[in-house]
Amino acid sequence: ILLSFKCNGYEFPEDFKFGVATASFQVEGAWNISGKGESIWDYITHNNPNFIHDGSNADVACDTYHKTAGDVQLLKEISVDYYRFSISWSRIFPTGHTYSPNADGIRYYNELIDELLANGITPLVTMFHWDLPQALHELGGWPNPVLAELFVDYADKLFEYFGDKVKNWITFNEPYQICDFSYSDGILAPAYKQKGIGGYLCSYTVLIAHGKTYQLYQKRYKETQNGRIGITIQGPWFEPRTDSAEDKKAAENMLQFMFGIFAHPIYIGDYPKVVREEVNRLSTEENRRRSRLIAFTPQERDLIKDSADFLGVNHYTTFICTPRNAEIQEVLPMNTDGGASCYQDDEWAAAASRWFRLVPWGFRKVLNWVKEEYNNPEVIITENGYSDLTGELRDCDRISYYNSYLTEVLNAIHEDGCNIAGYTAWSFLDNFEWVNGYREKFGLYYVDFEDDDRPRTAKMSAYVYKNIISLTQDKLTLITRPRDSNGA
Ligand code: GBH
Repeated sequence: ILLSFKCNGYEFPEDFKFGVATASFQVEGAWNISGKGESIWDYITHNNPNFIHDGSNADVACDTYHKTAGDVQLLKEISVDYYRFSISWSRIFPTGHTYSPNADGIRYYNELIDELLANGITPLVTMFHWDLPQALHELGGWPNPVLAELFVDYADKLFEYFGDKVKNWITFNEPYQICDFSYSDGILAPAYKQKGIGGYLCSYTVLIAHGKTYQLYQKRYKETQNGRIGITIQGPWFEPRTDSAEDKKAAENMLQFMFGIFAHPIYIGDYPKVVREEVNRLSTEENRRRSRLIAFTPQERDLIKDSADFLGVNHYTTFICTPRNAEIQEVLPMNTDGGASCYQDDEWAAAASRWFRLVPWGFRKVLNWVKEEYNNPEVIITENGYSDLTGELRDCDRISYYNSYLTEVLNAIHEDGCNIAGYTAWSFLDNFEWVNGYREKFGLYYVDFEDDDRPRTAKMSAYVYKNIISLTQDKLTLITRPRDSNGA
């Protein structure tokens, strides 16, 4: 079973980096300890527990806040190059404003970063993974463009505090989820349902914040700190239902409305044409005085263009698209301005999450789409992983997920020439899976949430992953020679 990874004759390039990923709110706990401020996820889990399917919260979660040294030993045990984690804005700045830092928050992240570096693990740090300080939410949250300024203040402080040691930054995790899911569809905190409005207001702010952060780094820090800045976008694959022009257009529009809306301004210089044209046209049709999409000024386009040293891509699953059709039961709410309806094939094997079916070939397709669309940018796959309900240690389904999906990454690299530099598995630990609470488990390590100590136990997938990494690093410890599937 240690050899279940089958690489089709291909290997990962020698300098390919592997890691595991988490996000502050999902793992840290210590929600109000030593001066930490409340985030929108603290607020919603405490004040609207029905929003979470199992009524749980992340007050303790995996308690990584108290387990730095032990957790880093686990990371070391599986030989990762990277640990991708996020910083909780309200742990460092309780109200979100940067004039009054919380010393304990700075201490905590310094200790984590130092411990990683001491163990030869490179921090890959996300500045924002959804846990907005509640006080900034009360000022309107991301639909308020002022948030861009406040985010840049925050990023500036992160560079100042940690930039001598952190060389790989991700500004935002999944702007589509931050924006549309939170302000248009209401399935993530703060759970607003301003369909067609909230998401675009937020997208505008987030892109400005990203661009300004990148420019600030170039101007003030690049020379001395010499790090790299990227952004992570969720990239499901959207497959046309048939070969017809209509179905192809529907699928392409979904890609543009969910992925292109963020990547196009960064790599090409504005929202994708179809996004601008369709939202503007629909807005006129709806008798609005202005478009629901907030246009960029030429200066803003310049600010955002070329503002990523690498592109983070999160990928889990694939959808099938066709022109908008009321009879199609959608698995997740999606942007409707692109005129598509998307669903999944019942025949595809399912993971535990309701939106999640296994379609390994979709991974290769979306990686190729990114390559074609943006001139083969450097990509780091910042999330990919599998959910189950059991948390079983003999997690064969998770192992075969990684097997089949990593095989497609190898195909994308070797057959298609995609520029993929790294991969961080989601997730290091079973954790608080947002609205699904602790029900859906993505971890390579099982966490016992009934036990106050939150003990961790390696699942079989952790060992398999270690072997995949070891094979690439050429410092194989457990096995000496890859075998074929017949055991030869
Ligand atoms: C990523 O988002 C996140 O970055 C990560 O934090 C998360 O744990 C991981 O994926 C797994 O979900 O209404 O039940 O369908 C991926 C996007 C986030 C998909 C929230 C759908 C909505 C919950 N996902 N989710 S539900």
